[in-house]
Order: sequence, then structure tokens, then C-alpha cells
Amino acid sequence: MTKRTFEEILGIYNTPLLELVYEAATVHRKFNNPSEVQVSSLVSIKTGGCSEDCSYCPQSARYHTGVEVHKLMQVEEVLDAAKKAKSGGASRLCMGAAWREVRDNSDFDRVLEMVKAVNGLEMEVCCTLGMLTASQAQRLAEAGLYAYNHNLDTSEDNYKSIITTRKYSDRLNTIANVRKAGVTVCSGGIIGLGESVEDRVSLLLTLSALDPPPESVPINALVPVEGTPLEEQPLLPIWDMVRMIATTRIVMPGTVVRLSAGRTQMSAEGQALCFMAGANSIFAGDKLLTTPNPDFNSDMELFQLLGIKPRAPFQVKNKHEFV
Ligand code: SAM
Ligand code: DTB
Ligand code: SF4
Repeated sequence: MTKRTFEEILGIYNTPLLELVYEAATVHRKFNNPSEVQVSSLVSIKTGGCSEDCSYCPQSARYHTGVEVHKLMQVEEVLDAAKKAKSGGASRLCMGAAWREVRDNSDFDRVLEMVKAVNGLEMEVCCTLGMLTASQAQRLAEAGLYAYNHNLDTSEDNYKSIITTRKYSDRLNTIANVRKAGVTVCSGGIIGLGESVEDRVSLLLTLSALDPPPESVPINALVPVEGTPLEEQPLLPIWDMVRMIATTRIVMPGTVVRLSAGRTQMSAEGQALCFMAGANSIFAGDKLLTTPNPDFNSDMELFQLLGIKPRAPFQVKNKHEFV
């Protein structure tokens, strides 16, 4: 099927809001079960002290944000966190490390052990560890990794104003390495950085042009953190999140669209509109990597209120037909 052009995606994004939500909800029902939402849990396996200068990130060593640096966790600690997340209803565990890239050392060997251990719990295992070579992606695949998260974050044009220590092409290379290793790709972005509508559209164009597109696309609202260059950034209006989620759903109909960071700043009604517009995944648990997230019980209350059920693991099929 033909993929959409920049102008077409811009046209979708700018559709009158209720019409846009209706269209996205219609596409969502055609490709997915609208009453199922995938629940992931995050563990920060290595926190802070990162050498990159991502201007949104509290974990960069360049900013004074009060995040305490922690070296790589032990396998047992991660396994305990995974068991807790599973008993709370999470089907996926995402392990995040504040690394620029993976190095072939004993820390990486330990991460491989973590992947094997969590995989043994019948949970989808995801990692986000920074840049990967082809052989590192292959070793993660052999350990049983299900998904790798590596966000493009914004448009290629805007990238330089957000991060100077790596290039957009570095990100695309890692994504290609993950794809080649047969691991599912999780890649999305952040909105509320001060980017234009065109930057958001361009990000969606790049993601949807990947062949195949990512199996999951996290849409993060910036969580402004004191000490980062973006600390003064105004909170993202919920309507922008709804538009972004709806447009993502329409251009990538079979992808898991994750309503990611920023939910503590959103009302229940705002989140409900995002689910209506096609969001079908969240991070649950009271912490993201370093910042707060709604607590598990309030999310389950919201699910019950809206008639949503957490999705069982290992459901992703390759159903990236473009309508
Ligand atoms: N270091 C690895 C990397 O950059 O790929 C993995 C961890 S990094 C924290 C994962 C993602 O978290 C980033 O790509 C970004 O999209 C998101 N993120 C970081 N800080 C954020 C913030 N303050 N608000 C929203 N999203 C954020
Ligand atoms: C993603 O897209 N969002 C998550 C996950 N992938 C790794 C991280 C959000 C981090 C928010 C800031 C923090 O808690 O440090
Ligand atoms: Fe490091 Fe990732 Fe944060 Fe960038 S987003 S500073 S690479 S932890």
C-alpha cells in the first residue's frame, strides 16, 4: 500500500479535532481490539551520569537535576522488580540504562543475563540502552529480547536543537540493527519540546516510512525537569497529545501506540480521549525512569471506569497494512 506523504500527514494532523478523533477511532477498531491496552513497566537498571546532552533528560551528567547516579543493578534486583510488575498486570518489562551506547563489557553481559531471566517469566522483555552495533543487537536477540526502544524523538531538522552529541542517522542505524536482528522495534518521540507542528509531522513521516514501521510507537509529553535546558517549557496542552496520538494511529494503523511520559499532568478525561483516539499502551507503576507516573491502582480504576482490559503478552502480529 502507498505510504502517506508529508502533506497528507499534515492534513490529517490539522483535521478538526472531533473529526480527527472519530477517524482515528474508526481505524483503531478496524485493526485492533479497542478495549485492550498493553501495560508496560519501566525499571531504570542504570541511572544518571549519561555523557549525552539530550536537553530534555534529567539523566545527562551535564545538568544539575538532583538525579542520583546508580551503577548497573544486579540481575536478582531486576528479577524481583519484574515479578512485582507482572503480579500487578504488566505484560512487558522495559529496562532503561542512561548510556550513550552499549559497550562490549561485563555490564553488557549482565544485561544479557537480565534479559534471559525476565524472559523466563513469560513477560515481553524490552531494553533501551542507547546505540547498538549489529552484533550487540544479535546477542540481545539470542538472549530472548522481544523489543528494543530507541526513540527518534523529533524531526531530523529539529534534532540538532535538542541533542548535539549524536546524529539522527546514528539513531536510524541502531533501529536498522535492531530490525536486522529480528527484535521488534519500539520508536517514537517527545512533544512539547518547543517543536513546530511540521516537526511532529516529519517525525511521523520518518517512523511510518520505515519498512516495516515500528511495532510500537511511544508518544511522550515532555516532563519538564528542573536543571535541564527545557525546565521552563510550558506543559503540553492535552489537545496536542490527542492530535498526535490520533495522527499516529491513522498513519500506523496496526502499531501499538503508547501514551507514555506526561500522564501525571493529564486528567482522566484527557487520557480517555487519547485511548479513544487509538492509544493502546501505557507505562504503569508510580515511577517512569526518574520522574513520577500515576500509581498502579489509580490506573486500574481508570481502566475499570473506561471498560479497558490489560492485554496479554506476545500479541504483536505483523499487520502493518496501510489504509
Ligand atoms: N539512553 C537511552 C536513549 O537515550 O535511548 C535510553 C534511555 S532514554 C531516558 C529513553 C527516552 O526517554 C528518550 O529517548 C526520551 O524520548 C525519553 N525521555 C527522557 N527524558 C524525558 C522527559 N523529561 N520527558 C519525556 N520523555 C523523556
Ligand atoms: C519512552 O519512550 N519513554 C520512557 C521509555 N521510553 C524508556 C521513558 C520516559 C522517561 C521520562 C523521564 C524520566 O522518568 O526520567
Ligand atoms: Fe542519556 Fe538517554 Fe538521557 Fe540522552 S535520553 S541523556 S542518551 S539517558
